[in-house]
Amino acid sequence: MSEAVSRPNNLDAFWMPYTANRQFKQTPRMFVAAKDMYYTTDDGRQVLDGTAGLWCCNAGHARPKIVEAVQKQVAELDYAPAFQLGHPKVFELATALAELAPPTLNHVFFTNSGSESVETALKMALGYHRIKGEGSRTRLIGRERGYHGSNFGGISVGGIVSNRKMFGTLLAGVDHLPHTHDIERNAFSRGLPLHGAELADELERIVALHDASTIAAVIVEPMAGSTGVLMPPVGYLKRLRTICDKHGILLIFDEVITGFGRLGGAFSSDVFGVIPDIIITAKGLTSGVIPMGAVFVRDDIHDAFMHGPEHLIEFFHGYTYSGNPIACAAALGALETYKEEGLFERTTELADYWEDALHSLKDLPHVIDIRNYGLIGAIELEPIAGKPTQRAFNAFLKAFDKNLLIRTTSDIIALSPPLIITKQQIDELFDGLKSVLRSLD
Ligand code: PXG
Ligand code: PLP
Repeated sequence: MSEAVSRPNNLDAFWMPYTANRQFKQTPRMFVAAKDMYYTTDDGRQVLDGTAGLWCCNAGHARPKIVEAVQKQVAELDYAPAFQLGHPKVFELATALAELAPPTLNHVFFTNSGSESVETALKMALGYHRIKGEGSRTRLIGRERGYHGSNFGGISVGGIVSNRKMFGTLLAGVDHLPHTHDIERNAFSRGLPLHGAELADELERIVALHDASTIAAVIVEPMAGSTGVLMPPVGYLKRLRTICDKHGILLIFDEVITGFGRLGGAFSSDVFGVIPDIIITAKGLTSGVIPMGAVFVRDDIHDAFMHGPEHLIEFFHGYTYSGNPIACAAALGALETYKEEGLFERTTELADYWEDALHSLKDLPHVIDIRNYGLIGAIELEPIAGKPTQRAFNAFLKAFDKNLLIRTTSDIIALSPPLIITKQQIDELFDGLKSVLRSLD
C-alpha cells in the first residue's frame, strides 16, 4: 500500500481517545495492516506487537478461525435485536463461557466493552442486595490506582486522579482501598510480591467506618494493568475474599486485562485460587477483533433476580449490541483458537523465559523496578525531575522507531504480547528494548 493511499489528508475531525491529540497530529503513527505478531505501518515497516494491541489481541492478528467466523456471520445474520429476541450463537457462546468460568459462575451478561461490563457489574451488585431485602447496601469500594473504564461508575470506583478530577461529583457513596504497589519492599519481584497482604485489612477499616450494612461490593483488578502492572501481594486476594465473606459484601474482579490467558488461565481464579462473585471481562474475549464484553455472575445472584411474574423484565439493563451476532462469532472463533493452540497453557510454559528476558534489563539506566506474571511485564523508570511521564514516553517513541510496540503509563513500560509470541520474538523485543533504554536521557 502506498503512503499516499494509506495516510489520510485530514486528521482534524477525529478527536482521539486518551491521546495527546495535537502532538499526535504533528507526527502521526499509523498502522495499516496486521498479521500474527506484527503490525504494518503506513511507511511499510513491520512492528512487533509487544502489547497485543491494547492488551486485547491475545490470539495475535488476523487469525484464520476468527476471520472466517466473522466473515461468515456478517453474510448470514448481521444483527438481531438484543431485547426480547435471540439468535443461536449468543446462547452457544454463553454456554461455552460458563464452562470456562469458575464452577459457581454460570451466567453471562453481554456488553460491548470493559467499561460497559463495569457498569453492568455494579448495577447487578446493587440490584441483588435490594432484591435480597438489603437495599441499604449501596456503597461501592474501589481501589487507588484502579482502572475500571471510562464511564461514570467506572471512574467513580477507579483510582486514577486525571480520569476523575474533571468530571464533577461522580457516584456518591464510593470509598477506596489503598493500592498495593510498594517498590521499597517489593522491587524486582519475580511473580507475586511477598509484602503487602495486610493492605487487604484496610477493608476492615472501611467497614468499621461505614458499617457493613451500607456496603454492596468491592471491585478490584486482581492484577492492576492500566496503572502500570501492579501485582497482588501473596495472600492479598484471599484476604479480601475472607473479609468480604465475613461482611456479606460482594467481591467483583475486573478481569478485562487478566482474563483469557494473560496470566496463564482463563481467569485469575485459575491462577490465584480466589473466586469472586462477579467477573468482568472484555478485550481477549474476541481477541480484540470485535468490541464485546461479558460479565460472569454467581448462580445465586442471577437466580435472585428470577422472581416475580414471568412476563416481566427481571433486570432493567442492556445494550443495543449486547450479544451482537458478529461479536459472538468472533468470540467463538477466539475461544476455538485459544483451545486448539493451547494458548493459556502456552503462557505458563513461556512465563519463565519471559521473566528471565524481562529481568535481564535490571541494570540498565533509570530502571527502578521490574515485575512480571504470566505473559505480562512492567519496567518502571525513574522519572525525569519535574517532567513525569516524559522518560517513558520517549522510550515509547524510540521503540516505535525501532519497530517495537510497547505501552507506557506514567513512567512505566507495560508489556503484554499476544500469547502466540515465540522465544525468538521475546528476544527481539528485549534486545530492542535494551538499546532503547540505553539511549534514553
Ligand atoms: N477494566 C479494566 C481492568 C481495564 O483494563 C477497562 C475496564 C475498560 O475497558 P474498555 O473496553 O471500555 O476500554 C479496562 C481497559 C492501557 C489501557 O494501556 C488499558 C485499558 C484500555 C486501554 C488502554 O493502560 N483497559
Ligand atoms: N441514546 C438513545 C437516544 C438511544 O435510543 C439508545 C438506545 O436505544 C441509547 C442512547 C443507548 O445505546 P446503546 O444501546 O447502543 O448503548
